[in-house]
Amino acid sequence: MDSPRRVVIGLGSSLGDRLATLRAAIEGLGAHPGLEVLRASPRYESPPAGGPPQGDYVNAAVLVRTSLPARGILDHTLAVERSLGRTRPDAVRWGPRTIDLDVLWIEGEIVAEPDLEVPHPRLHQRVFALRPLLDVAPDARDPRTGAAYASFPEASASIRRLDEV
Ligand code: PH2
Ligand code: MG
Ligand code: MG
Repeated sequence: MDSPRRVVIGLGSSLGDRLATLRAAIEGLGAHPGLEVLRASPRYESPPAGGPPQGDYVNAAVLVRTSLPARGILDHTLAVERSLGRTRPDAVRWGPRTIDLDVLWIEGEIVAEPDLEVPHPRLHQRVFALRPLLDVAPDARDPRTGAAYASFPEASASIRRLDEV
């Protein structure tokens, strides 16, 4: 076990009832006894970045506190994806998906493995990942450089925030 630290998990959905799926995913994440969901961001809607033509995504992020090692966090996110009908490997890279859970950031930690890179390699380039991360962890910094994510240009890019239901 590692010591308890903050972790941000990104959520995305471009298929089916996107908001209901995001809600179910947040519930699934919190169902792990070793992981506490502290906050959830608003939901944001944006066109797909890359991949084949598909519907718009709804994205959000949750802040969790956990002592699980990075690998244990990843395993739980994959289990929640499977429970919501996600199959892997995907037929098409970045194709439409009911649910995508990405470990975006682990406070003070760098993971560089073939199937797990933290911080997420594209976090700082994608407003749909960066904005919800900053909603739940406004002080988050890139553990490699110490740079505040709030200072990245993409953090100020425009994105449509969905109204709270
Ligand atoms: N995820 C991708 C590819 N493109 N575009 C948006 N708007 N939101 C996403 O979550 C997203 C994407 C691959 O994971
Ligand atoms: Mg993913
Ligand atoms: Mg993703």
